[in-house]
Amino acid sequence: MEENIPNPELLTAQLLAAEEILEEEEFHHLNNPAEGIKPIVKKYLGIPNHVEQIDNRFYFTDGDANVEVVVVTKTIIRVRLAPHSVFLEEFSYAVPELPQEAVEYSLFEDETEFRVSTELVNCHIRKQDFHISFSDNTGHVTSTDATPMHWEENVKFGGYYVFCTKECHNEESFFGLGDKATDFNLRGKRLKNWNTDAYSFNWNQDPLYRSIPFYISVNEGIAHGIFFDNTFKAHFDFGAEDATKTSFWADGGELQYYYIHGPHMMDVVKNYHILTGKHPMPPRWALGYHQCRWSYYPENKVRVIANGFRQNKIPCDGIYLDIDYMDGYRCFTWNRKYFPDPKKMISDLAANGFKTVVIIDPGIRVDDNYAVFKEGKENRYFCRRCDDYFMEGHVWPGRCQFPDFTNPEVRNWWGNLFDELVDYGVAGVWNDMNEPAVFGSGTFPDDVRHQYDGYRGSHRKAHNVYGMQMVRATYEGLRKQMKNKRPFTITRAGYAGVQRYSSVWTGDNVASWEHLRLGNIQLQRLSISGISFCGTDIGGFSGEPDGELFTRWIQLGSFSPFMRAHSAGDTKEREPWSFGEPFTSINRKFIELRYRLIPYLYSAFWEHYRYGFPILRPLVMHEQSEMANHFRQDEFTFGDKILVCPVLNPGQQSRNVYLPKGKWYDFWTLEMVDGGRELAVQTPLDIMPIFVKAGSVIPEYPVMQYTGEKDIEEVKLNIYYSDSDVRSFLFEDYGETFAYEQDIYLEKKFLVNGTADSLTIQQSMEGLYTPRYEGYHLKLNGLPFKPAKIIADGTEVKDIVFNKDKTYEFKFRKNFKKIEIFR
Ligand code: MIG
Repeated sequence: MEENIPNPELLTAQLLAAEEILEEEEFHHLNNPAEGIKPIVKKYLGIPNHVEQIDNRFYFTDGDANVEVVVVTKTIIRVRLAPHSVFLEEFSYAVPELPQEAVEYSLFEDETEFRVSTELVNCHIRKQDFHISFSDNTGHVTSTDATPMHWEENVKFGGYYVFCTKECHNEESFFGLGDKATDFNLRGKRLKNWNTDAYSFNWNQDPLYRSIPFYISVNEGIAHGIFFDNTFKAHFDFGAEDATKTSFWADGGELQYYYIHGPHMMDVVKNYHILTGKHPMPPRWALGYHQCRWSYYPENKVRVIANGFRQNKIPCDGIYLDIDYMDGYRCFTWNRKYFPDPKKMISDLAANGFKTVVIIDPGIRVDDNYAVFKEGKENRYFCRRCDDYFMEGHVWPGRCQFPDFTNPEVRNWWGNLFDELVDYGVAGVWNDMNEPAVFGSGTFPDDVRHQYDGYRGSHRKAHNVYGMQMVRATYEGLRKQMKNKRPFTITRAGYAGVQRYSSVWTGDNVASWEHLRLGNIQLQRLSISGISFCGTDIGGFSGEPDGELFTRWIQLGSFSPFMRAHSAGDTKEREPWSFGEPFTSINRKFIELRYRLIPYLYSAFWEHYRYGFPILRPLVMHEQSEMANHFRQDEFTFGDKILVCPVLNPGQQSRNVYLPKGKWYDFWTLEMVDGGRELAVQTPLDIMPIFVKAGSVIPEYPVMQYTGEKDIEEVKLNIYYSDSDVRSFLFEDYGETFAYEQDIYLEKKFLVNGTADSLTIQQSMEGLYTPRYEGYHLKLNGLPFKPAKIIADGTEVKDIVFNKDKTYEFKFRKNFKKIEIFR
């Protein structure tokens, strides 16, 4: 008998071995069909011999297969393949609807090709071999098929493995793909999208928690993007197997991709946002510092930590409850021994300026005495296997079943389950384990069925969107129940478009310098892949950082759109004061800096929401024609005015920083430096290199212990002299409702420009919101002369403070139109 019981570890080993064999096969799918391994029915497109047009959709056929080319916008063209001419119904979680934009397009045909054109791009279909290529309106070709699109029949599940292979050029670089634990430039890499719980992941480990099948190519200084909207396990090869070819393929679904024209990377990212949406404005408090740990309990511990922040005068807005707040890890319950009166605790925390964020997992404990399970079971809300048996797996609560979040009815139910938490005053929800993660097996078996909003599929199709649909359910439920307040959500797993519902953190990283370097890259990459509201576990989730590593991480974290420290339960205390001096003071200095810059970050968020700009921008995005920038991955800008270069090595006393062309100011010394070169910067522990673009207006709030602690009496405007025109933004509103959707906001634009003996600052405004403060406190930095006269809206400003460091300060009313400073 004994021998018949499989040893679970052995089983896992066998499964892994089987998986590896599969990988081997996958490896050959691309260009060398693995003859002898399995019979493959592999078919390439033939010769396009017919075209049909229905409005902005063009259909090309070789007599069997059909290729659809859709003109989406002036610069976005979608390509879709139906192996035997029948297209699936159009449905996508990433692109809820195609942008409605009036575009002009035309079809052209000659002996060699068909061509679909807008005023800016052309899609060429070559008659000889069905190769598809794209060019701009000067005839410059940006993307060309290296082989015709092809497919292989999937005997087991039906459908096809689908493949697209394009030419890869010598100096072509690749960026994006959401979250990959590797160098910023993806050239030479082969990567896979399949959401995976990747505890303590390593450099180059792939895949991680999220799947964003979108990449940006930069070749000869011109950028284009490919968004392969396919939720199945997908693969990307950027010149890895064959340096002359770039391929992407998936284990099912349709071969469907969007070609997104540049020419600038910024155009590509903005257009990707037009397809997949943006982060809605977050509640302003969510831009503050957040403190997390697995787990703070019992209640008294939570209070001690919260008080610790106030005693140490370290600002903090959010405190998190990890899984131990629940009763036996049952979602939507409380462990009353640890938390006898959660409502009271949450309201006391709120009175002390803390928002409470709680974790939620998808696994629902199988337990007939547990209301959530009973309801889910009675309504058939849980996932089922192919033969209708329950999908069960072990996670924290023990044996669990899992809601099918791809069913709108289930999402609605799930959203309503938050009513009690909302009533208790919970301000945010942290969605974990939604890859989905299952102990032992890793995730659900392939045959699990999903409703998929009526476009049913197996787990092969739904796996990568499961987490996104979970956090969508959470977000939509909270939004409904919090009335008109902005919910705050955070998720581990996601698919393209997840930004519409949530912020994202990079999962279980490690307290190591390597992970600090990796985290810096991950956030930049997420940011250009649609997910601007992102952060790492500051300090590293597993393992122990020393004071230096933690402080360097806080410095980077101060410039992460989402700033949260988090640590595993088996680590030492990990609050910003846990390492003693000098660390505590330096941590405070940077967290305070974060709070001073909240109006700047909030404005950058608005630019993201309204215009589709990413919040973190890698260097290559500033100067994509500079080949060296394709490989510089440390520096980035936070918004478009502040350049940050984190210190990523222990004991580092100085480091080189590259600044894009133009003039910059050292944030700490106010020294003006010329960009377009690298410079050596001193980096003692209390300094991280920060530079401000000349001409910027950087708004600043007074330091508070939490956002909204005090009324703001005046806003400081730090003005950095420039001799060319530079525009800056300041966005303001109530910070917690959706009133901005009804134009209740104020968007201010500043235009700064200087000459050898004058500086002009103009302000224009849009929107219906009126902030409560009356005035600005203006500080002039880098003025090449001593001001003799300041004229503000026609009147002379009398009280000017002349500082020793040649900065000048004065006050004026907030609604000024024009201020002129003369030598
Ligand atoms: O299996 O809830 O990534 O942030 O603290 C571990 C406990 C489950 C994984 C998350 C981590 C969280 C932890 N969770």
